[in-house]
Amino acid sequence: MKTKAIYLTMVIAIMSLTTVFGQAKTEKFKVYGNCGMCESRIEKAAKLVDGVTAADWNKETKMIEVSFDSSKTDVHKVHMAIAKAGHDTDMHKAKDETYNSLPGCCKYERAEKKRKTIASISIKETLKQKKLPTELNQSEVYCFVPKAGLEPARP
Ligand SMILES: [Cu+2]
Repeated sequence: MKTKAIYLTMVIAIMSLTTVFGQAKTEKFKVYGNCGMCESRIEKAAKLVDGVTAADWNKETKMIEVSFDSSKTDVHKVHMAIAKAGHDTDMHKAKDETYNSLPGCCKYERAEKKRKTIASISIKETLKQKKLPTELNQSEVYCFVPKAGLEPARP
């Protein structure tokens, strides 16, 4: 009986440790948008990502705060989901056609991003082998380089 109690205590202790240190993560990043409609669209897209527990976008600061379970998802998936809903983030750009289909009031000002070729030939080769695009802008580097199993260098 005593052994059982000790065992149970250990299990609970390990479980709570994982909850505190292992998975829960909160990150902040920039998402472009204008109004309250944008806010609900952005937050909805973020919350639909499996593992996201909370998402709060501020239309004044354009910053989103996302809490998620890092064993289920990573922040990049959240960037992608938001871009897919039509909103550019500081890492990922929405498709032009998705942006164009947003209601007029939601058409935020977009920063022009120049396409640039990533420098390393070996990275380019790896991307090519994985059938990923090889001409990448800054935001796409964070998307496709990890997909090729490589680590993108932070600026
Ligand atoms: Cu809007």
